[in-house]
Amino acid sequence: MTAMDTTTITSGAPLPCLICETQNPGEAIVCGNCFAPMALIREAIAQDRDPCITTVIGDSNVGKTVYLGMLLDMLSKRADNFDAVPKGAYSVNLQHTVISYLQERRFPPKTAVEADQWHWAYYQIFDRLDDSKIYDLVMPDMAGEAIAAEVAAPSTFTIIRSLLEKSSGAILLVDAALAGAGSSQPDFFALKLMSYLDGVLSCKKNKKLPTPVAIVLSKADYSPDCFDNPRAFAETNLNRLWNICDNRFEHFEFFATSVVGALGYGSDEFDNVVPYPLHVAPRGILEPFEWILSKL
Ligand SMILES: Nc1nc2c(ncn2[C@@H]2O[C@H](COP(=O)(O)OP(=O)(O)OP(=O)(O)O)[C@@H](O)[C@H]2O)c(=O)[nH]1
Ligand SMILES: [Mg+2]
Ligand SMILES: [Zn+2]
Repeated sequence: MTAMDTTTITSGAPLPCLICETQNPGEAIVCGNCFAPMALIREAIAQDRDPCITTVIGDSNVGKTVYLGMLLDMLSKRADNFDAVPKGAYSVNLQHTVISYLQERRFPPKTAVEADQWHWAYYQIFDRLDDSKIYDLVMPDMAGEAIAAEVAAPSTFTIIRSLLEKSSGAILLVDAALAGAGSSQPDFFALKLMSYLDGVLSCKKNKKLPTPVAIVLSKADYSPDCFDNPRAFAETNLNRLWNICDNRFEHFEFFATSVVGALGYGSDEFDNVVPYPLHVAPRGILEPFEWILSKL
Protein backbone atom coordinates (compact mmCIF):
# COMPACT_ATOMS: atom_id res chain seq x y z
CA MET A 1 0.00 0.00 0.00
CA THR A 2 1.44 3.36 -0.93
CA ALA A 3 1.42 6.40 1.32
CA MET A 4 -1.22 7.98 -0.88
CA ASP A 5 -3.64 5.09 -0.35
CA THR A 6 -3.61 5.67 3.38
CA THR A 7 -4.93 9.24 3.25
CA THR A 8 -8.57 9.56 4.21
CA ILE A 9 -10.78 8.70 1.33
CA THR A 10 -14.33 9.80 1.70
CA SER A 11 -16.62 8.27 -0.83
CA GLY A 12 -19.62 10.19 -2.02
CA ALA A 13 -20.09 13.29 -4.09
CA PRO A 14 -17.89 13.71 -7.18
CA LEU A 15 -14.96 16.08 -6.80
CA PRO A 16 -13.61 18.45 -9.44
CA CYS A 17 -9.85 18.16 -9.98
CA LEU A 18 -7.95 21.23 -8.83
CA ILE A 19 -5.69 21.19 -11.86
CA CYS A 20 -7.82 20.18 -14.86
CA GLU A 21 -11.34 20.58 -13.38
CA THR A 22 -12.47 17.11 -14.50
CA GLN A 23 -15.15 15.64 -12.20
CA ASN A 24 -13.83 12.55 -10.44
CA PRO A 25 -15.68 9.97 -8.33
CA GLY A 26 -15.40 10.74 -4.59
CA GLU A 27 -13.24 7.67 -3.93
CA ALA A 28 -10.74 8.30 -6.77
CA ILE A 29 -7.07 8.25 -5.73
CA VAL A 30 -5.71 10.15 -8.71
CA CYS A 31 -7.55 12.33 -11.23
CA GLY A 32 -8.67 10.15 -14.14
CA ASN A 33 -7.65 12.81 -16.63
CA CYS A 34 -4.41 14.42 -15.39
CA PHE A 35 -3.26 12.03 -12.60
CA ALA A 36 -2.97 14.76 -9.96
CA PRO A 37 -3.41 13.06 -6.55
CA MET A 38 -6.98 13.53 -5.33
CA ALA A 39 -5.61 13.69 -1.76
CA LEU A 40 -4.29 17.10 -2.82
CA ILE A 41 -7.78 18.23 -3.80
CA ARG A 42 -9.23 17.02 -0.50
CA GLU A 43 -6.47 18.82 1.42
CA ALA A 44 -7.21 21.98 -0.53
CA ILE A 45 -10.91 21.75 0.31
CA ALA A 46 -10.09 21.17 3.98
CA GLN A 47 -7.85 24.29 4.02
CA ASP A 48 -10.63 26.42 2.53
CA ARG A 49 -8.06 28.56 0.72
CA ASP A 50 -6.97 28.45 -2.88
CA PRO A 51 -3.51 26.89 -3.04
CA CYS A 52 -0.73 28.62 -4.96
CA ILE A 53 0.68 26.36 -7.59
CA THR A 54 4.37 26.87 -8.30
CA THR A 55 5.58 24.87 -11.25
CA VAL A 56 9.16 23.79 -11.75
CA ILE A 57 9.97 23.52 -15.45
CA GLY A 58 13.11 22.82 -17.46
CA ASP A 59 14.76 20.41 -19.88
CA SER A 60 15.43 16.78 -19.06
CA ASN A 61 18.55 16.26 -16.91
CA VAL A 62 18.71 19.92 -15.87
CA GLY A 63 18.34 19.03 -12.16
CA LYS A 64 14.63 19.61 -11.37
CA THR A 65 14.17 16.54 -9.17
CA VAL A 66 17.36 17.16 -7.20
CA TYR A 67 16.55 20.86 -6.75
CA LEU A 68 12.94 20.36 -5.71
CA GLY A 69 13.77 17.50 -3.33
CA MET A 70 16.50 19.59 -1.67
CA LEU A 71 14.27 22.68 -1.48
CA LEU A 72 11.43 20.78 0.21
CA ASP A 73 13.87 19.15 2.62
CA MET A 74 15.41 22.48 3.60
CA LEU A 75 11.96 24.00 4.09
CA SER A 76 10.79 21.15 6.30
CA LYS A 77 13.96 21.55 8.39
CA ARG A 78 13.02 25.15 9.23
CA ALA A 79 15.37 26.93 6.89
CA ASP A 80 15.48 30.73 7.23
CA ASN A 81 12.20 32.20 8.40
CA PHE A 82 9.97 29.51 7.04
CA ASP A 83 8.09 26.68 8.65
CA ALA A 84 6.82 24.15 6.17
CA VAL A 85 4.30 21.46 6.94
CA PRO A 86 3.68 18.72 4.37
CA LYS A 87 -0.01 18.14 3.81
CA GLY A 88 -0.41 14.40 3.39
CA ALA A 89 2.30 11.77 3.56
CA TYR A 90 2.46 11.61 -0.24
CA SER A 91 4.00 15.09 -0.11
CA VAL A 92 7.10 13.74 1.62
CA ASN A 93 7.90 11.10 -1.00
CA LEU A 94 9.94 13.33 -3.30
CA GLN A 95 12.18 14.79 -0.62
CA HIS A 96 12.54 11.33 0.97
CA THR A 97 13.66 9.77 -2.32
CA VAL A 98 16.11 12.54 -3.22
CA ILE A 99 17.73 12.72 0.23
CA SER A 100 18.03 8.91 0.45
CA TYR A 101 19.85 8.78 -2.87
CA LEU A 102 22.17 11.66 -2.01
CA GLN A 103 23.03 10.01 1.31
CA GLU A 104 24.09 6.93 -0.63
CA ARG A 105 26.24 9.22 -2.78
CA ARG A 106 24.10 8.70 -5.86
CA PHE A 107 21.85 10.95 -7.89
CA PRO A 108 18.16 9.98 -8.10
CA PRO A 109 16.98 8.31 -11.34
CA LYS A 110 15.38 10.40 -14.05
CA THR A 111 11.67 11.09 -13.67
CA ALA A 112 9.37 8.73 -15.62
CA VAL A 113 7.61 10.37 -18.51
CA GLU A 114 4.18 9.00 -17.46
CA ALA A 115 2.26 11.62 -15.49
CA ASP A 116 0.85 9.04 -13.06
CA GLN A 117 4.41 8.38 -11.83
CA TRP A 118 5.19 12.00 -10.87
CA HIS A 119 5.63 13.03 -7.28
CA TRP A 120 3.46 15.86 -6.06
CA ALA A 121 4.16 17.89 -2.96
CA TYR A 122 1.62 20.02 -1.11
CA TYR A 123 3.15 22.13 1.65
CA GLN A 124 1.76 24.77 3.92
CA ILE A 125 4.45 27.42 4.41
CA PHE A 126 4.36 29.87 7.32
CA ASP A 127 6.43 33.00 7.48
CA ARG A 128 7.71 33.22 11.07
CA LEU A 129 8.30 36.97 10.80
CA ASP A 130 4.78 37.66 9.61
CA ASP A 131 2.22 35.18 10.92
CA SER A 132 -0.52 36.55 8.69
CA LYS A 133 1.31 35.03 5.76
CA ILE A 134 0.47 31.42 4.97
CA TYR A 135 1.09 29.94 1.56
CA ASP A 136 -0.38 26.67 0.36
CA LEU A 137 2.11 25.52 -2.20
CA VAL A 138 1.57 22.74 -4.68
CA MET A 139 4.65 21.59 -6.56
CA PRO A 140 4.71 18.58 -8.90
CA ASP A 141 7.98 17.13 -10.18
CA MET A 142 7.43 16.68 -13.90
CA ALA A 143 9.62 14.86 -16.41
CA GLY A 144 11.67 17.08 -18.73
CA GLU A 145 10.83 14.84 -21.68
CA ALA A 146 7.12 15.40 -21.12
CA ILE A 147 7.68 19.17 -20.95
CA ALA A 148 9.70 19.05 -24.18
CA ALA A 149 6.99 16.99 -25.91
CA GLU A 150 4.24 19.40 -24.83
CA VAL A 151 6.21 22.47 -25.93
CA ALA A 152 6.99 20.88 -29.32
CA ALA A 153 3.41 19.70 -29.91
CA PRO A 154 0.90 21.38 -27.56
CA SER A 155 -1.79 19.06 -26.13
CA THR A 156 0.53 16.03 -25.97
CA PHE A 157 0.53 16.45 -22.19
CA THR A 158 -2.52 18.57 -21.38
CA ILE A 159 -1.68 18.40 -17.67
CA ILE A 160 1.34 20.63 -18.28
CA ARG A 161 -0.79 23.30 -19.89
CA SER A 162 -3.46 23.10 -17.16
CA LEU A 163 -0.78 23.36 -14.49
CA LEU A 164 0.90 26.37 -16.04
CA GLU A 165 -2.45 28.11 -16.60
CA LYS A 166 -3.18 27.72 -12.89
CA SER A 167 0.33 28.58 -11.67
CA SER A 168 0.94 31.65 -9.53
CA GLY A 169 4.66 31.43 -10.19
CA ALA A 170 7.17 29.35 -12.11
CA ILE A 171 10.72 28.20 -11.45
CA LEU A 172 12.61 27.62 -14.69
CA LEU A 173 15.79 25.57 -14.39
CA VAL A 174 18.56 26.12 -16.92
CA ASP A 175 21.80 24.12 -17.02
CA ALA A 176 24.55 26.61 -16.17
CA ALA A 177 27.26 24.01 -16.76
CA LEU A 178 26.20 23.52 -20.40
CA ALA A 179 25.55 27.22 -20.98
CA GLY A 180 28.90 28.18 -19.45
CA ALA A 181 30.64 25.65 -21.71
CA GLY A 182 29.25 27.44 -24.76
CA SER A 183 26.31 25.17 -25.69
CA SER A 184 23.29 26.98 -27.16
CA GLN A 185 20.89 24.12 -26.24
CA PRO A 186 19.94 25.48 -22.78
CA ASP A 187 19.27 28.92 -24.24
CA PHE A 188 17.09 27.58 -27.07
CA PHE A 189 15.14 25.22 -24.81
CA ALA A 190 14.50 27.98 -22.28
CA LEU A 191 13.44 30.34 -25.07
CA LYS A 192 10.91 27.79 -26.33
CA LEU A 193 9.59 27.22 -22.82
CA MET A 194 9.21 30.93 -22.10
CA SER A 195 7.48 31.49 -25.39
CA TYR A 196 5.12 28.58 -24.60
CA LEU A 197 4.49 30.08 -21.14
CA ASP A 198 3.83 33.45 -22.73
CA GLY A 199 1.21 31.82 -24.98
CA VAL A 200 -0.45 29.99 -22.09
CA LEU A 201 -0.59 32.99 -19.75
CA SER A 202 -1.13 35.82 -22.22
CA CYS A 203 -4.26 37.86 -21.88
CA LYS A 204 -3.42 41.05 -23.77
CA LYS A 205 -0.80 40.89 -26.46
CA ASN A 206 1.24 43.94 -25.60
CA LYS A 207 1.11 43.78 -21.83
CA LYS A 208 3.92 42.19 -19.88
CA LEU A 209 2.88 39.14 -17.87
CA PRO A 210 2.61 39.58 -14.09
CA THR A 211 3.44 35.93 -13.19
CA PRO A 212 6.85 35.85 -11.44
CA VAL A 213 9.42 33.57 -13.03
CA ALA A 214 12.58 32.64 -11.12
CA ILE A 215 15.28 31.40 -13.46
CA VAL A 216 17.51 28.96 -11.61
CA LEU A 217 20.95 28.41 -13.12
CA SER A 218 21.50 24.84 -11.96
CA LYS A 219 24.79 22.93 -11.54
CA ALA A 220 26.54 26.25 -10.93
CA ASP A 221 29.32 24.30 -9.17
CA TYR A 222 30.59 23.55 -12.71
CA SER A 223 30.55 27.25 -13.62
CA PRO A 224 31.37 29.11 -10.40
CA ASP A 225 31.47 32.61 -11.98
CA CYS A 226 27.70 32.24 -12.22
CA PHE A 227 27.44 32.78 -8.43
CA ASP A 228 29.14 36.19 -8.62
CA ASN A 229 26.55 37.70 -10.91
CA PRO A 230 23.80 35.39 -12.21
CA ARG A 231 22.14 38.18 -14.22
CA ALA A 232 25.35 39.03 -16.05
CA PHE A 233 26.02 35.32 -16.64
CA ALA A 234 22.56 35.00 -18.25
CA GLU A 235 22.97 38.13 -20.33
CA THR A 236 26.19 36.71 -21.76
CA ASN A 237 25.49 32.98 -21.99
CA LEU A 238 21.68 32.89 -22.26
CA ASN A 239 20.99 36.00 -24.25
CA ARG A 240 17.88 34.73 -26.08
CA LEU A 241 16.29 33.79 -22.77
CA TRP A 242 17.29 37.09 -21.21
CA ASN A 243 15.64 39.01 -24.04
CA ILE A 244 12.29 37.20 -23.96
CA CYS A 245 12.14 37.66 -20.18
CA ASP A 246 12.90 41.35 -20.49
CA ASN A 247 10.34 41.84 -23.27
CA ARG A 248 7.45 39.76 -21.94
CA PHE A 249 7.69 39.34 -18.16
CA GLU A 250 7.20 41.97 -15.50
CA HIS A 251 8.94 39.97 -12.77
CA PHE A 252 11.91 37.73 -13.51
CA GLU A 253 15.17 37.14 -11.71
CA PHE A 254 18.19 34.88 -12.16
CA PHE A 255 19.67 32.74 -9.38
CA ALA A 256 22.70 30.47 -9.27
CA THR A 257 22.30 27.16 -7.41
CA SER A 258 24.12 23.92 -6.82
CA VAL A 259 23.39 20.94 -4.65
CA VAL A 260 26.75 19.19 -4.61
CA GLY A 261 30.10 20.38 -3.33
CA ALA A 262 32.28 17.64 -4.81
CA LEU A 263 31.71 15.07 -7.53
CA GLY A 264 33.39 11.73 -8.21
CA TYR A 265 33.13 9.75 -11.42
CA GLY A 266 32.53 6.06 -11.89
CA SER A 267 30.73 3.73 -14.28
CA ASP A 268 27.15 2.49 -14.05
CA GLU A 269 25.84 -1.00 -14.90
CA PHE A 270 26.02 -0.18 -18.65
CA ASP A 271 29.63 1.06 -18.39
CA ASN A 272 28.65 4.70 -18.92
CA VAL A 273 30.72 7.23 -16.99
CA VAL A 274 28.41 8.89 -14.45
CA PRO A 275 28.99 11.51 -11.75
CA TYR A 276 28.53 10.63 -8.08
CA PRO A 277 27.80 13.31 -5.47
CA LEU A 278 30.59 12.85 -2.91
CA HIS A 279 29.62 15.78 -0.79
CA VAL A 280 26.26 17.53 -0.58
CA ALA A 281 26.63 21.29 -0.11
CA PRO A 282 23.46 23.11 -1.13
CA ARG A 283 24.01 26.70 -2.30
CA GLY A 284 21.39 29.19 -3.41
CA ILE A 285 18.45 26.77 -3.05
CA LEU A 286 16.10 28.94 -1.01
CA GLU A 287 16.68 32.31 -2.68
CA PRO A 288 14.58 31.68 -5.82
CA PHE A 289 11.76 30.36 -3.68
CA GLU A 290 11.85 33.34 -1.29
CA TRP A 291 11.84 35.68 -4.25
CA ILE A 292 8.73 33.96 -5.72
CA LEU A 293 6.94 34.21 -2.36
CA SER A 294 7.79 37.91 -2.18
CA LYS A 295 6.06 38.43 -5.55
CA LEU A 296 2.88 36.44 -4.86
N1 LIG B 1 27.28 19.13 -10.64
C1 LIG B 1 26.00 19.04 -10.36
N2 LIG B 1 25.25 18.14 -11.00
C2 LIG B 1 23.95 18.06 -10.71
C3 LIG B 1 23.33 18.91 -9.73
N3 LIG B 1 22.00 18.61 -9.68
C4 LIG B 1 21.80 17.63 -10.58
N4 LIG B 1 22.96 17.30 -11.21
C5 LIG B 1 23.15 16.29 -12.28
O1 LIG B 1 22.03 16.36 -13.15
C6 LIG B 1 21.45 15.07 -13.28
C7 LIG B 1 19.97 15.20 -13.49
O2 LIG B 1 19.32 15.67 -12.32
P1 LIG B 1 17.73 15.47 -12.13
O3 LIG B 1 17.34 16.27 -10.95
O4 LIG B 1 17.40 14.03 -12.17
O5 LIG B 1 17.21 16.14 -13.49
P2 LIG B 1 15.71 16.37 -13.96
O6 LIG B 1 15.60 17.76 -14.45
O7 LIG B 1 14.76 15.95 -12.88
O8 LIG B 1 15.61 15.37 -15.21
P3 LIG B 1 14.27 14.63 -15.76
O9 LIG B 1 13.69 13.88 -14.62
O10 LIG B 1 14.74 13.76 -16.88
O11 LIG B 1 13.37 15.72 -16.26
C8 LIG B 1 21.87 14.33 -12.03
O12 LIG B 1 21.86 12.94 -12.25
C9 LIG B 1 23.25 14.86 -11.80
O13 LIG B 1 24.19 14.19 -12.61
C10 LIG B 1 24.17 19.87 -9.05
O14 LIG B 1 23.76 20.65 -8.20
N5 LIG B 1 25.49 19.88 -9.42
MG1 LIG C 1 13.37 14.56 -12.68
ZN1 LIG D 1 -7.06 16.54 -13.19
